[in-house]
Amino acid sequence: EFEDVCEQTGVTLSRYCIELANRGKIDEDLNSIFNSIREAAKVIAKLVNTAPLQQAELLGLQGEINVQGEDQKKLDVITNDVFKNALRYTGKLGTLASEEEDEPVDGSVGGSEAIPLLSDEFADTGKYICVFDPLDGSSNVDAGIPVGTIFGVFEEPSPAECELPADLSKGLSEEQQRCLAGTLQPGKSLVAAGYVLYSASTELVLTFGQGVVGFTLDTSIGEFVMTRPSIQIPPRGKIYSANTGNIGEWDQPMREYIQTIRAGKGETDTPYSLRYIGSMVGDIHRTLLYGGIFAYPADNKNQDGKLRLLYEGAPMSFIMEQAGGKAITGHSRVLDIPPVGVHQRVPVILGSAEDVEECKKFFDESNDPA
Ligand code: P6P
Repeated sequence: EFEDVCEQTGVTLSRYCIELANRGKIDEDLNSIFNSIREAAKVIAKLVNTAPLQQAELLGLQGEINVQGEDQKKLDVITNDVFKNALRYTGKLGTLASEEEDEPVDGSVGGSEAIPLLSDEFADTGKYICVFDPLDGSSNVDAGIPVGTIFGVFEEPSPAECELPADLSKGLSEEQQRCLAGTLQPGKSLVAAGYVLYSASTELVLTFGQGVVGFTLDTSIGEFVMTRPSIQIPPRGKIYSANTGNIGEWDQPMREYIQTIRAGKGETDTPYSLRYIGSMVGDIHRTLLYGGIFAYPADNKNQDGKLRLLYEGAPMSFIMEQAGGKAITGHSRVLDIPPVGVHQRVPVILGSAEDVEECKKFFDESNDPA
């Protein structure tokens, strides 16, 4: 049985995807896309793990600015090319959107809201759309702090669903409108999502909407092998993970919630500990396994927080909910938010269901608009 296959730790990611495809749980195109993600992840792991040895080539600044307005690291650019090309050559993707691509792939429209299109030469079926952040937390990479890749996969919407509001379709060709409509889907439409954590080990965690599975890269055979057949986040934790350096700027409900739980005055009467490495994939992976809450909330400088909805907030929220957790912006469910921009930001509060529910009570009791 499929479950037996899954219980066998040591099942490779390749085998797992084949078993899913043989049972019709995913189609061959998605199997092919995950083959390319698997290979790209191995290449990026090698680049990240050996970067300090290749000092001049791989570390330091590229001399460009990305859509975050941050100095682009050489590794940002290299890993973006690795991930983008791995996906393009499958021929199964009609559109790609990446944090590192604020200039569109085929020069369609300029500016930070550009639609990074996949040129048709590769998209023979174009059935799927992939959104990704190739190296999230890359400002940490020179210091050897864990970094990660985050990705989500949507299905191409039907032509009827490709109606964009006039302000978004202005000046765009039919093709560009189709690609933008396919990219600007709410997280609840994701068909798959995952992340790769490059740390003491290289972990690949994914969901196809039927639970969350974890694999670890076995470098001796160059394969991701299943180490966590079914990840479920504990319903309650005792760790909060947020940049409390900004607590003075946060919305009042968020500030009150954190002050309550760290003083041991929350529902569990236990003082929570702070764990924060400033690298989303590492902070989320620990939260997923140990429980507790991760937050990058809105603050009075950034009403939509810092993290990007499409390729950070939504994929991580999909994984969290599939693992039995919750993910909100404060008042709303992250997965319900319809994006209006490829690089739109979103406040993110996610983790153990009981912890997120406790936090949400602070927002519900306030008339805070966030
Ligand atoms: P801050 C890294 O730059 C990142 O995008 C996420 O990986 C991380 O969660 C967040 O920003 C950290 O931001 O403001 O706490 O340094």
